[in-house]
Amino acid sequence: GGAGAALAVPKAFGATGRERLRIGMIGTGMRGQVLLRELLRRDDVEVAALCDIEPIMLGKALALAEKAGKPRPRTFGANGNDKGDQHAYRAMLDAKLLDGVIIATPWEWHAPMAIDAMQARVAVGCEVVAGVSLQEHWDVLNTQLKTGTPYMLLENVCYRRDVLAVLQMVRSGLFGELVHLQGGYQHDLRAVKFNNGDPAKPYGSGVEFGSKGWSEARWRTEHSVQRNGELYPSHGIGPCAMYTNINRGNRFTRINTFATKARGLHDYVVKQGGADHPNAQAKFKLGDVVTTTISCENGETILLQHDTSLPRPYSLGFRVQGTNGLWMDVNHGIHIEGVSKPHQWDDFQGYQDKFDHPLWRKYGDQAAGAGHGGMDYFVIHAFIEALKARAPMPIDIYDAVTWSAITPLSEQSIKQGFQTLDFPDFTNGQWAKRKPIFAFDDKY
Ligand code: A2G
Repeated sequence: GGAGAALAVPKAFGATGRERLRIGMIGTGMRGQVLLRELLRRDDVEVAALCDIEPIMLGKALALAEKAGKPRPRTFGANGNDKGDQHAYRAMLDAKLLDGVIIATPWEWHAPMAIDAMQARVAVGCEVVAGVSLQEHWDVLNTQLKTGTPYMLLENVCYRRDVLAVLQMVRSGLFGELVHLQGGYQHDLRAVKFNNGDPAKPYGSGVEFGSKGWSEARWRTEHSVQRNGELYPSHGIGPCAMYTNINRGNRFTRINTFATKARGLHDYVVKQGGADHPNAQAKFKLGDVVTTTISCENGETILLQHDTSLPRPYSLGFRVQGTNGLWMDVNHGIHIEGVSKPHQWDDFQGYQDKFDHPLWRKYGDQAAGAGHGGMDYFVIHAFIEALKARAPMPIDIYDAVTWSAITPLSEQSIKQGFQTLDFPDFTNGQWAKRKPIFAFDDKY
C-alpha cells in the first residue's frame, strides 16, 4: 500500500469547475478553529461536517463557517447544549460524506481516530502527535499500509519561512556535509496548562487543570502528571528529519533521554494559587528540561530539548551544522566559512532573502495572516493539494510515526536510567532506497 493510494470516493466539483474536496473536522477547539479558518478560505474545499463533543466549541466552528459565507456543515457530537458522546465521530466517518478529515483532538485520541478514519477510507490530516504508546504507532502505520488511505501529519513548523529557506541552503550544500542538528520545544506552557475553567479565559486565568480546567488545561496537563519524556518532539524533529533525509536514505539508529527534576509546574501553582490550593499537592512527573539525543545511520547526531515548565521566551532552538558552517535560530545567526569573518556571526536576513523557498515566494501573500506566522496556511495547503493530486503525502505515515515515537522511546529511556535504546525501523529496511520528496517545488 502506498501513502498516495487513490481515494474510494468520487470526485466532486465546485462552481468554478475546480475539484472540490469534502473535508470534515474532528475537534473544533482552539486549534481546530485555526485550521478550520484555513479550510474555509479555500474554494477547493467544502467543509462538509464538523464534530466536537463540546457545544461551545462546535458552536464557534459553525459561526466561523457562517461568517465565511459557506453552507452549514453537518454536525456530529454535541447536540444543542448537550455534550456529545466521545465516539460520535464514527458516525461522521461512516456517513460517506467525506474525502478527508482533519483530526485536532487531545493526543490520546489521535491514533484511534486516525485508524477509524483510514478504515472508513477517509484520508487523514492528523495534528501532532501520531499516537501515545509505541504499540499505537505500529497500529497507525499498519492500518495505513493495509488500507492505503492517505495520511499526513500536520507538522506546521516544516513550513516555517526560515526553516524552508534553510532546507534550500542544506540542499544547495551551503553548510557542507551535515554533522549535527538541534531543535526542540522550548515554550513556557504554564499559562496554557492552567486556567480557571472559564471558556472565555483559556490562558493563565487560574491554576485548575483536568475536569476543572478548560481547553488544553483540561487534557494536556494530565500528560505532565503521568509522563516523563520528550512529550512534544515533532516541531523540533520534523525540520531536522527533513534536513537529514530520515527514512529516505538515512534513519535514526539510537536514542537516549535525560530529564531534570520537576519543579516549574508546582512552583507556578504555588505562586499563582497559593500553597493552600489543592493543586499545590499535585505531583508532576515531567522533568522541567528533557534532553534527547538521537544518532543517525549517516553519522549525524540530533539533540532535542523539551522545556515547557519554566519561565523563558519561546524558541524552538534550531541549529544546523555542517563542515562549512552553521545556522542557529535563537540568535538569528549564520556562520559560513570563507564568507563570514572567522569566529563571527552574520545576520540571517540576507540568507533568508536569497534562499527564500519557492513556496513562500509564491504563496507568502496568501499565507500572511494565517496561524503561526503563515505556517498553518502551508500545512493545510499541502494536505489538500496532495490529496487532489492523488500524490504521496509530503509528510507521510513513516515520518509521522518515526517522529512521534520519540516520545514513548524517551519515556522508556528515562525509566531505564537514561539508557540508550535502539530506534525501531518503521520502514522495514526501505529507508535505504526511498528518495526525498518534501518541498522540492512551488506546488505544496
Ligand atoms: O503552542 C504553540 O502554538 C505550538 N506551536 C503548538 O503546537 C501548541 O503547543 C501551542 C500551545 O497552545 C508551535 O510552537 C509552532
